[in-house]
Amino acid sequence: MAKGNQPENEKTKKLKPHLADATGEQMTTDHGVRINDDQNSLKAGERGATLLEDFILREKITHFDHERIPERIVHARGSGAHGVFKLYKSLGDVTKANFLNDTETETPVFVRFSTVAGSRGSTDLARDVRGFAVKFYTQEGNFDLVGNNMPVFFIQDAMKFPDLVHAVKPEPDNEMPQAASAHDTFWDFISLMPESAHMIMWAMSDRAIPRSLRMMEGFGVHTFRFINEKGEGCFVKFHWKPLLGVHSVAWDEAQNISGKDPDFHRRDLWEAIESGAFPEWELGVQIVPEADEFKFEFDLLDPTKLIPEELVPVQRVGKMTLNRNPDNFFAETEQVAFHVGHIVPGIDFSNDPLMQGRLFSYTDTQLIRLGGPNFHEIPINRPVVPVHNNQRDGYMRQTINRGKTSYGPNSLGHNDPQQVKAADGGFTSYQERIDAKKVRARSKSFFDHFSQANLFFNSQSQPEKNHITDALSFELGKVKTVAIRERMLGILKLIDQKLAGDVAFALGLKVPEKPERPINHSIPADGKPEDYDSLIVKSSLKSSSALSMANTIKDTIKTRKIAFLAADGVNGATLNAVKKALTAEGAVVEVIAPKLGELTAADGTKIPVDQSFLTAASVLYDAVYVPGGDKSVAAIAAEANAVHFLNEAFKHCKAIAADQDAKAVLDATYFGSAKQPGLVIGDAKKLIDEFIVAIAQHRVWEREKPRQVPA
Ligand code: HDE
Repeated sequence: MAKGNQPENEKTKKLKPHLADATGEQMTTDHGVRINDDQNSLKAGERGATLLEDFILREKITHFDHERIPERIVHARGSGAHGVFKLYKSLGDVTKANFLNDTETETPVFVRFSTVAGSRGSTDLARDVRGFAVKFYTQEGNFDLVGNNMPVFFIQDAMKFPDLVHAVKPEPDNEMPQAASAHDTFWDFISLMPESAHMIMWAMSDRAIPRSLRMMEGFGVHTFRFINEKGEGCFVKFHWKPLLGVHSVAWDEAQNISGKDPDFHRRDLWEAIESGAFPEWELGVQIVPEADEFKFEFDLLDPTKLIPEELVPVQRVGKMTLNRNPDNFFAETEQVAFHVGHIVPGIDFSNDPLMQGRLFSYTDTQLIRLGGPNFHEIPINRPVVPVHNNQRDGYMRQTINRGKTSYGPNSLGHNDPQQVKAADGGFTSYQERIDAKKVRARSKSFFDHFSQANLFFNSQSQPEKNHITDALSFELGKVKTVAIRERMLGILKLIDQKLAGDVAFALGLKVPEKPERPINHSIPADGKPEDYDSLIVKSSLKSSSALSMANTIKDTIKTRKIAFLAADGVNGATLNAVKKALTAEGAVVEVIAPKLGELTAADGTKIPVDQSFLTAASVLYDAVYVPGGDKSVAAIAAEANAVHFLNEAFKHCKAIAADQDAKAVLDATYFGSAKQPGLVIGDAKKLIDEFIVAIAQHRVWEREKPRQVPA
């Protein structure tokens, strides 16, 4: 099906034979019989009972009854898109993976973004980690980079994953709360798991409430391995860096969006791609030679640690562009099956114990979720290269394998399919030397839980620190058990004394003198006292600039949504001039008026209205502009919804602009028309440049406090 400006790639072309389009077609049963009446069931007389022989009714109802499959146990809520990956420079010296060597090839990708805790129908704006899963359809098979928008994780060992998920999911007795970590069981678990300290800092930061899926980073989290043609290995961490920068919303805004538009992120991604504003990320790699494995103050295998970019710079090696929306949500976004274990020659695993557990879980979960061992045959999951092996049969098998042999070695079928020599692209595992006792234990090198939590907190700007303090105060404020709040204060004290003090103040509690010694599963029961040094911050790096969103890209307003508040009598010339200037920079402008239809400008021209005050809300926009025109200004100043719109936009630290003669509207708000950061007042020409700079800043966080806000 033609999709305007959304290009096809090798994978989307391969999906084509599976597409169905009923336009102009006749209705049939699943078995191709043309249907004459789809309105009435077959009955014994017009008022009689329905007959069991009505195969058309039975088929329709039966199919309907079986429409649902289990949602993902985690990451149930997701949004997907097709795209391509193109390499800037060859990584041939470190990996033989073809798609990371060849700068000419465009590798098709399918990406699925997700929240973690909520159900499939839950809000996009939950405070949560975001999944960032990329399936590369390479010429050597599928490579899945199943990452998150945060570079570390809550736990160090897969053994604890079911516990973590049970703790964060709605509580089992009453199934509350949905898509939220602000409840007793989550914080009970976290307060007893000091290894989660670093991840908690990320989850309580604004990274957990992105402005857009297009404006978040992605991370492979675990340390992976690269292997080159010579068989030499090195360690690698994967990053995705969004070209629009990393931006978030305010927590109050997130909560409002959850009501006004729970599909906010999904809609934003869909609309950006539909409009041709294709989201882009650069793929980054941090390469660590094997010789440097033990050079760091932390263990590379510990998934609660990141490698600060100051220690190992991120090389940007290629770009991913998402340029095509799926045709069918269920067939593509719901049925796509990612797996950390889907790797290609040149990439291999590390011994990270969290990653090792994932290698089991992802196939296992698809078996129940997608219903059997043939989920790789679902169109979205098929590689773009041929598949031949001796796997056979099972539920819903699509492939019709020919020939007598489904075993090897065989002589009846020329011993096909043939194994492939490593030199010809056959996968071989990295030959790591192992000489160890079989033990159920955790390495001491994993025991430092607070250094990077402290590093992260130290690296934040003051507004970001305030947001973390507020988020913890909110979340722990929702916890009912005081002992859990106190235990968490003990943990926070080990991260940062002031943070603990500020949260304690909000909770009306005192920071415990001596933190309760956490039940630390990474410290053996017979651990010696010196093991508890692990509770002390000892990172030699004090701050890392890449960890703060304050240091992100702030020179573009591309795809930002700007609300124009106007009514009849608006100054059409200035409205159009500002609109033209903003859209030329890639922003999206919507005119919001007391009612839908058209406005009549002061000069009699007609201006189409995009939203009314009933259908729009300030939380769905990045900035607001109030054009002049006496009649319009008077109407907007008298419109309570418009004044609320501005008050709320101000409260959420958004750029606000008004024509000189629209001051009366600002004077109707609680913040007025006096000079303020991020408030631009002037004639249209002067206003435009200043407004663009203010929008690009994303938010004027310094305006955030004090918060006496009637919005
Ligand atoms: Fe997952 N995770 N995970 N996870 N994960 C799943 O697989 C699991 C972890 C991540 O859009 C499940 O197909 C275990 C880390 C993403 O379809 C399941 C452990 C990271 C997605 C599963 C982890 C992730 C999943 C549920 C600890 C970041 C969504 C449905 C050992 C690096 C993929 C499914 C999509 C989904 C298991 C930890 C990312 C159950 C056991 C760490 C982005 O297999």
